[in-house]
Amino acid sequence: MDKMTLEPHYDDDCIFCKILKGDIPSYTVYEDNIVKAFLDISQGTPGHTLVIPKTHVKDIFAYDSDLAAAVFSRIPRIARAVQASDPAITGMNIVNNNGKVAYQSVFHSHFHLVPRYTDDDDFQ
Ligand code: DGP
Repeated sequence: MDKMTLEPHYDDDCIFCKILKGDIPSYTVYEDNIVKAFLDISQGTPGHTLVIPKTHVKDIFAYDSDLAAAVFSRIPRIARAVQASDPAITGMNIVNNNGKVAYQSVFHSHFHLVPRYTDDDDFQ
């Protein structure tokens, strides 16, 4: 696999690239030079956050190991920040869909951080 750049690289037709460029508003939870985390427009539970690489990459199959290390290493810190936002968060699902058949609907790789609350079945 060719080495990927960690520098932001945008796809003009991608909705998450438009969020990265500020063309579409989002509620930012965390941001650095590699990733942006923002609230999912569809809150599975309160605090549902998406973590995306700043460089456009379609899905997990397109990552090289440098991008994977850079993105994955940030997820625990962002998960802790989301958890710290509400003492009622007692767990978290981290979900990554790859491919239409796996329910990926936005083809810019992203990780769902879905906070879980004790007895939160009402949110589902
Ligand atoms: P997936 O189905 O795994 O590809 O999840 C895509 C998620 O992206 C879905 O939960 C809704 C979210 N989403 C789609 N468009 C927007 C948007 O414009 N803004 C935000 N914040 N989230 C979006």
